[in-house]
Amino acid sequence: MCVECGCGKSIPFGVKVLSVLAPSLLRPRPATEPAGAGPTMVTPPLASSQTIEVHASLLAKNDDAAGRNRALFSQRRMLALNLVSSPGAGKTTLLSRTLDEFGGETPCAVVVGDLETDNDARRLHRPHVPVAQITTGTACHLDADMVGRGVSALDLAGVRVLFIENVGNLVCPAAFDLGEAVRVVLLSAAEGEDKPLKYPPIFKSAHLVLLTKTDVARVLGFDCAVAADNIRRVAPQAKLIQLSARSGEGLPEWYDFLRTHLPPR
Ligand SMILES: Nc1nc2c(ncn2[C@@H]2O[C@H](COP(=O)(O)OP(=O)(O)O)[C@@H](O)[C@H]2O)c(=O)[nH]1
Ligand SMILES: [Mg+2]
Repeated sequence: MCVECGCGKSIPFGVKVLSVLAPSLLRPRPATEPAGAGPTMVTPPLASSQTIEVHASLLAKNDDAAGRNRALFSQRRMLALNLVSSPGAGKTTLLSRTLDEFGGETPCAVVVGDLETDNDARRLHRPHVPVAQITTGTACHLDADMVGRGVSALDLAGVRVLFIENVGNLVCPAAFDLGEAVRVVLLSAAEGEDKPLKYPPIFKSAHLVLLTKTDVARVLGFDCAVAADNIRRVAPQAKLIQLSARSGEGLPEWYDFLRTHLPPR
């Protein structure tokens, strides 16, 4: 995973808060540090024993931070969900509608990660929803420390559900526990039915798989039954919901899932 693809290095990231209550900028990027700046040196391939050591220490550090996040979420009786998918599967669109509908009855907050821009934070921001945008520069996943910093910048008073929209990627996010209680993997009708077979780790780590954009499945020649079959083969542990954030199909089931997973007060 990240050591091979180069994203496991220490990479500068930014946190920007879109919230009426929280400070506007937690950690401004230094002027000398251009957006996306990372080490320019090409790392030579590591010997396998070195690779394993780097993996272990990277993930152990992440697990510590994930534990702290989990303790905070539990202390606040908050349900934290980590939404993972390839870019464009519909995470932000689903969250936007969820904040308008489900968010009206249950206070929510969002931490959203992308390499650059605060576009998604702007799409998700509502007067009643604190949102923090993490810009990861070159990293293709959120890690637990980034999420912890994003969360600490938000006013979480009364918040019951924290949505973490991960960086679009079906590979590296699988390895990084963010302290979430529920991992949600989205697969859209635009991606092909075989993706669960090609990218099994992320599906195997899911509690819930959302088959999204069902409204356009027919026109794209996407067979939802075949995709569902592939998901069940790879991830029998996961609940599966087929939905469309556009037509509204399946959204009541998604909201019911959220309601039933709310920790008791
Ligand atoms: N037809 C259809 N398009 C969708 C749906 N959800 C999202 N989209 C479109 O898919 C594109 C990517 O959506 P976005 O929410 O930004 O995906 P993200 O990268 O996973 O956050 C946008 O053009 C959306 O309008 C859906 O349920 N149906
Ligand atoms: Mg998005």
